[in-house]
Amino acid sequence: GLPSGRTSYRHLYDYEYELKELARRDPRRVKAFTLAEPTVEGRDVVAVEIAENVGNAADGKAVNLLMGVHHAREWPAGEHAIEWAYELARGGDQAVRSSVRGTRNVIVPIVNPDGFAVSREAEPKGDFTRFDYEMKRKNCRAADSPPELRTGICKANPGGTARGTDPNRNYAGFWGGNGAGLAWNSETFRGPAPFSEPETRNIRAIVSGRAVTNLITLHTYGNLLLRPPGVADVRPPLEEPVVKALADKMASRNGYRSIPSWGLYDTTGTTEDWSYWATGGFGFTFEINTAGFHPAYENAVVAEYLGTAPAAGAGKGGNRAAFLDMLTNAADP
Ligand code: 0X9
Ligand code: ZN
Repeated sequence: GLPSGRTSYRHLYDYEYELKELARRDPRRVKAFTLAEPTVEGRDVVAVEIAENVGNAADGKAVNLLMGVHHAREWPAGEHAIEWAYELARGGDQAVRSSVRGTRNVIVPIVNPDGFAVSREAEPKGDFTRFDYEMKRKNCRAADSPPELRTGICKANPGGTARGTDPNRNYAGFWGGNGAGLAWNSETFRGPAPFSEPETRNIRAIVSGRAVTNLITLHTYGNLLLRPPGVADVRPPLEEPVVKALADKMASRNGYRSIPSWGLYDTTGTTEDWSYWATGGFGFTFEINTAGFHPAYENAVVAEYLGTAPAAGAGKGGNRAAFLDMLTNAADP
């Protein structure tokens, strides 16, 4: 089973409780912390950092960042991230232990807790079907929506799913270009300005403040392993061969198709397009599973994390092995 033993999708309170519990059990190696800014609805964004001696911030070791749930409905993304936190915290096998020794690891399972709460706690309510809420994608920022939709919490609000900014179009990388919506109710609304949202500013603060070496941002779905750039009309990274080699190596573990992001469709304002061109750190998007945004846990989470499903790196290790490749690369580039 999974490192945590979990068998069903977590709720937001599970994530908060478990991250803090991991830190409480092993404070020398695991620190739980709250990101710089609360969300629009006032929620904390909770993260953990895991290192051999987590209190020694100035050890100069490479920093890896693993993120989940920029998009509210993409529940497996949070699950894979927190399971990796369990694995690093426990230091299970020899390969994991030696990689943790060479690196520092920041894990943010739920980047967008407001949206996730709407999706995860969806119930039939009023005129709105369960589907409306459950399939929410964006955050809960209401500023640009019509005045009658601006008050009240996201979930209780008519248009609760429509309003919001897409956190994966709000970073500064190529913001303003193709592949992002300009209207408040577009599913890919880029927001009024780059980094207009607390969710993206929180990630910027980590990436810029910590010299992140490698990052993975988890999404669903498609079994894809995407690397920059997200838009066809810009030049690939100068280090494209090195970036591609790491992407292909990770894809050899989880069985995903390794392609440049623009090969899926044009996007601008995405996480790793900003981080790569702003900092030089490598960044990748994993699109987990092929069956939907949050299909059966047993397949999309358990099998795909452990690599026991044919389409998910069976015999090659699954996502846990792909994440380990990122650490190994950072520890010994
Ligand atoms: O559109 C997105 O944001 C991602 N797909 S999803 O179905 N999870 O919404 C794909 C983004 C791919 N592009 C980059 N990462 N640049
Ligand atoms: Zn997504």
